[in-house]
This record gives sequence, structure tokens and C-alpha cells, in this order.
Amino acid sequence: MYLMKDITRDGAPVLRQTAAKVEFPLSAADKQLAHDMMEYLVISQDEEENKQYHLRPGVGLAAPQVGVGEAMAAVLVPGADNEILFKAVLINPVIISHSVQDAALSEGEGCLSVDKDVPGYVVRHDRITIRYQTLEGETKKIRLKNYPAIVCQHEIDHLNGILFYDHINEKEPFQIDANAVLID
Ligand code: UDB
Ligand code: ZN
Repeated sequence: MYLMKDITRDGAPVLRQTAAKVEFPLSAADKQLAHDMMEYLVISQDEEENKQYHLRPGVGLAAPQVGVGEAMAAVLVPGADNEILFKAVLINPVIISHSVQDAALSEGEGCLSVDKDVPGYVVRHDRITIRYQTLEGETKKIRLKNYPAIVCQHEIDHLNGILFYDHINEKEPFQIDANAVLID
């Protein structure tokens, strides 16, 4: 089980590298990695357990964030009243198309690997279609919008060595195109 001390922090070279494609069949180590990343998200979203283990409640975690330079990420997006909006381990995910419409979280973003607050809008695509492989090696193509789409773009960025604050306009952090939608 991962603890905060296991999460690589900004400054670690692996966070700035392009992750390597994962080959199938998965190795035992890759299966364990997938399990452990999703386990972090589940435990970190449990109010009792996150207190006990001092975990920041996470909605997504990419392999480079646990020191592994491979194209794998876990996503667990909660909705209203114990609903799960999206739960998946994404292997070799790519955005294959996206809306013209942009979107940003109204509160800006943070990152489990970034200990400081960097205020500002992170402008992303409002809707994306991603292709990825499952743990079983099945190729999936899915369409996501709003919050789940933002989370997946944040995680896919990690696989390309990009951190959320790279997208923030330094001079005008809360400047945003009038056409972009803000997500609460
Ligand atoms: C997060 N958590 O996990 F709506 F249970 C952020 C942190 C950086 C604040 C921990 C978050 O948004 N929590 C959250 C929100 C909910 C319900 C809930 C928990 N990430 C993931 C990350 O760093 N992945 O690499 C940052 C998010 C900012 C935008 C998308 C991902
Ligand atoms: Zn992050």
C-alpha cells in the first residue's frame, strides 16, 4: 500500500520524462502496480482510512508518481452520494479526439506530486475520446466529458512529463477565453 512518502514529488526526473509503452502480457510487477495505484485511490477516498494513513484524497494517480516511468494510470472519480463517475486503470492511454470546447476546473488544480498551491485555470478539453488498454489487454475507446475528462487529461499529461501548472498563464492565471466552460 502506498503512503505519501512513496509519491514522487516535483523535481524528480521521472515526472518530466515520457513514460514507456506497457507491453502485454503484463508482468507480475505491472499487475501489482495497477493494483497498488487503484488501492491508493480507494483508501485515500475513505474518510476513516485517509485520516489513519495521512493520505490526500486522490482522484487519479499515474505510474511516474510512484516512481515508475510506464504509461499506466489509475482513475477513480466520485460523483454525488457514493456514486462512481469513472473508475479504471488506463494502460497506454491516448486522446484520439477532443471537443473544440475548452473547460477548466473553477477552483484550479493541484497534484499529489506538487506540494505547493499554484492558483490559476488549467484550460483543457471539455470532452475527449481516449483509447487505452485494460489489464486484460483489451483495447477500449471511450468518451468522457467534464470532470472525468479533466482528471484523465491531468493523468495522461503525467505520462508525457507535463504538470498542471505548465498550463497556467503566469501573468494572468485566471484569464480564460469567454467560450471556455468552468466546472465546479
Ligand atoms: C488529486 N484531489 O487527487 F471531487 F474524493 C487531487 C489532490 C491533488 C488535491 C489530492 C482531488 O481533486 N480530490 C478529490 C476531489 C473530489 C473528490 C475526492 C477527491 N489529483 C490527482 C493527481 O494529482 N493526479 O496526478 C489532482 C486532480 C486535479 C485535477 C484532476 C486531478
Ligand atoms: Zn497529478
